[in-house]
Amino acid sequence: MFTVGSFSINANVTDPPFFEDDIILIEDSEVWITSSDLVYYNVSGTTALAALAAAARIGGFEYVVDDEWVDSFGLFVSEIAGQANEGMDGWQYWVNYPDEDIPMDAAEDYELQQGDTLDWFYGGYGISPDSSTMDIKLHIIKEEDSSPPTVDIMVPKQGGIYVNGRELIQLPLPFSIVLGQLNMMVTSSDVDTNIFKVSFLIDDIVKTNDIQTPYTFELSGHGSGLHVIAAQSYDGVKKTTTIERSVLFLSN
Ligand SMILES: [Ca+2]
Repeated sequence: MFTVGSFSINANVTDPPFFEDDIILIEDSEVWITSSDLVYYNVSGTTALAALAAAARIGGFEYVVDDEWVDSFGLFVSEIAGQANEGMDGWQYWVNYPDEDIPMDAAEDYELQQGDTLDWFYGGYGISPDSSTMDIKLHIIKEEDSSPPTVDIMVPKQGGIYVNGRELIQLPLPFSIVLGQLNMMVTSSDVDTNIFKVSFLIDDIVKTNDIQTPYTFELSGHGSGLHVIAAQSYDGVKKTTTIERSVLFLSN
């Protein structure tokens, strides 16, 4: 018997599985999967790998993705909930066991259908979800994301006057005033999917994108005068919301 997080697992017991739940995946969405080398991979949100990522989030367990063979075989799940692949044993997935054959596709390429049952299970050749020592059984529900994300500019505030990154005062002005260095800071969230990215624009031109919170952008060095800065947030299905702010840059 060993313990992973709040779960207790007995290696001899296969029923019930380690984790079982309904998993909602959003049609046409894309998610980021991070490898153990901290490389971000853009993966369809309705794949077997995206479903594992969603289950890990809900179940509060970790998983590790190895990208050593990404060019030939795709991404590789090397550990789930503290159980690492060892020797000939490893994590595999099966869709609609036992009615269908075990898939041969990379998990980030396998598109799940409404009502599919997905098992991520541990073991070697010939092991099935029923005979494995650890099984994550996911009942797939596919839904649509119909609403755009919310997005807000935290810095600079409207009417805020900033000198070298510090807010001095907030006045009832229709624009912000920025002297010297300042990091623009944005928050964004979405009820159905994740935030795919936040684009930062100055005068309608995209200057950079950020895919991780906190969403920030260095505002200095873009010329003095009155400009319109904007943050455009994209959710997991690329619905967007844009928020703008007028900023007077002084000797910038
Ligand atoms: Ca949305």
